[in-house]
Amino acid sequence: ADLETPSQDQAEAEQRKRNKVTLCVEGNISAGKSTFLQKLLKSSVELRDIIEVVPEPVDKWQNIQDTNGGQPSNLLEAFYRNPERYAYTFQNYVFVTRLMQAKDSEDCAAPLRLLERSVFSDRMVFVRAVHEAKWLSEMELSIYDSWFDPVVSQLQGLVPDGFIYLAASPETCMRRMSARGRGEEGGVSLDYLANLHSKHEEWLRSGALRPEELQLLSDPSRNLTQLQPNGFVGNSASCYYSR
Ligand code: TTP
Repeated sequence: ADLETPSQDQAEAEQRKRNKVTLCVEGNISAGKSTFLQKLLKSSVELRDIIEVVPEPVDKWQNIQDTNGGQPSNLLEAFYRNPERYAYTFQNYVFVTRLMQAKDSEDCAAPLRLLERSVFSDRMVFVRAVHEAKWLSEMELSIYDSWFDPVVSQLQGLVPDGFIYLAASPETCMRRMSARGRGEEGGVSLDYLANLHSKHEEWLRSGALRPEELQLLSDPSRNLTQLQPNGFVGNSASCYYSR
């Protein structure tokens, strides 16, 4: 019977897990998500104790080890070089690496977890954009959709308690992107950024969530309430869902 009774440590860990709040920081390419998260951590020692930041696994997309010991591959670069060929492969890999990262940080001790982006922005922004650009075929979109909802609804760790939206104009993002000079992004145009911007706006400002998302986010057991956009952290951020 002793074996079945959770120890106090286990019970506390479970309680911590239940009370943990997860927010996803969203925004266009180069909106400043990683800068925002770094500055937040640097802004006070107290914050560092209560926040676990989970950066986006961009390095994983840029550096895929060759299983036969050859040169590593850069999937981000392959996608921008030949989007028609690689859009599905890329979006699929983005999802899987996000999932692995979310799992790894699930048991962190910090009561607040901040993730850079989410599987929801993958679907609501990037997958929509690459499909519209005809880089993702109808069949590939159907394949993506056929596993997306079932997988997300099985993995509650992927569903956040809220979103922080860092809104920046496409022009500002273009300027920051050029200044950053990430090699793979050389061909990203202002038009593409404007398209991604309007998709973020439609998704996060109009509350135009897909029914499946609303269902997940309004699940009463998660105690979520839809809020009107309101200032959450600074002027450029909004939190749409919260406990
Ligand atoms: P971002 O998630 O926009 O990251 P970032 O480093 O630009 O963010 P910030 O400067 O605000 O910290 O995307 C990284 C790169 O991956 C970018 O070139 C866009 C691309 N990308 C896609 O093409 N599809 C996707 O689904 C995601 C998540 C990223």
